[in-house]
Amino acid sequence: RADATPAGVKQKVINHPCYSNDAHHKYARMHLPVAPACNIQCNYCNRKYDCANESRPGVVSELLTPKQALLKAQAVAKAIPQLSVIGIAGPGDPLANPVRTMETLALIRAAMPDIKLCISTNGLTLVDHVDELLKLGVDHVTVTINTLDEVIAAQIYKWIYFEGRRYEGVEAGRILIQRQMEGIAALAKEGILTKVNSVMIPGINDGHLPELSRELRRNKVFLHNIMPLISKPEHGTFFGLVGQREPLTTELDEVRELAGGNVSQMKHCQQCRADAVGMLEEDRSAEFSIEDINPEP
Ligand code: CLF
Ligand code: SF4
Repeated sequence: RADATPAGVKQKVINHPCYSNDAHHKYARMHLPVAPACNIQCNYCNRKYDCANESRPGVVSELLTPKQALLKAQAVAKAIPQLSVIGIAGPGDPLANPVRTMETLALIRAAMPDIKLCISTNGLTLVDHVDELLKLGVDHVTVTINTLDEVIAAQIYKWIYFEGRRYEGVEAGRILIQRQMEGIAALAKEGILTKVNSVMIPGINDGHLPELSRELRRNKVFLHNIMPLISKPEHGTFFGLVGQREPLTTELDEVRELAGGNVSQMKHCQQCRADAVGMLEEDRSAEFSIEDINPEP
C-alpha cells in the first residue's frame, strides 16, 4: 500500500510522526491547548479533563491564550529541533473554539512557516471551516468518527449543540454523522490529508468498525486510528457508559486487521494529552510550563 502512495502525499507524511510509522521515532509533535469548549457530549468523556477523542482520560492540560501558545511553540522549537508538527487537539474541540483556534494557527503560520499544522476535531462544524484551514495551510486533519449508524450513535453521544439548539438521541447522531461525512468530503476535495480516529467500545461499535472503514476508503481517508476505549476508574468518572469495559488487546488487533483491508491502520497512537510535547513515546509538557516561558500575565 505504501508504494501506491502518490509522491505529494508521501511528502506530506514524511515528517509527521502520527501519519508515518517511520517518522515517529525521528520527529516530534506538540499540542497547543487553546480550545476549552466542546459542542457535543461523548459518553466516554469526562469534561473536567482533556478531549478523550485524542487523549487518555483523566488528564488536565494547562489552557493557553493564542499569544501564550505562540511563545510556547517558539520555546519548544528552540529546545527540540526535531519538532515538525504543531497540533491543536483540545482540551475541548478546536472547532468549537474557532476564534482561539484560528488565531493560534495564524500566529504559528506567520512565525514558523515551515512547521506542519494539524488539528483534531469531532467534525460537527468541520465543513464550515475547511476553507479557512486551507488558507492557513493546515495540511492534516483528524476527525473522530465512531459510527455511521445513528442508532449506535445514540449510545455513544449524550447530546450535540448545533446551530443554537441541543439535540439528543438518534436525531443528534444523524446530524453529527451527516456533518462529519460532509466534513471529510470537503477535506478530500481540497487535498487535505485526513485521518479518522475511532474509539472502539466493546458491544457498542466494535462490530461496525470494519464497515465504517469501507466508507472511509470511499471518502479517501488516508489513515484510520482505532483507539481502545480507556475506562479504568483511575482515569476519572465518565459522563455515561458507566461500567463499560475496555476492549482486550486481541479484540483490538482483530478489528484493526479487518478494517486494515480497507484503510491503512495507525497502530502507534499514544492517545496524547492536549498539551503533549516531544516524540510520541515521551511527554515533555512539564518542561515547558507557560509560567516559566512567560512570567507576565
Ligand atoms: Fe496531534 Fe493528532 Fe495531529 Fe498527531 S496526535 S493533532 S494527528 S499531531 Fe498522534 Fe497523539 Fe495519537 Fe493524536 S499519537 S493522540 S494520533
Ligand atoms: Fe469530550 Fe467528545 Fe467533546 Fe472530545 S469531542 S471534549 S471527547 S465530549
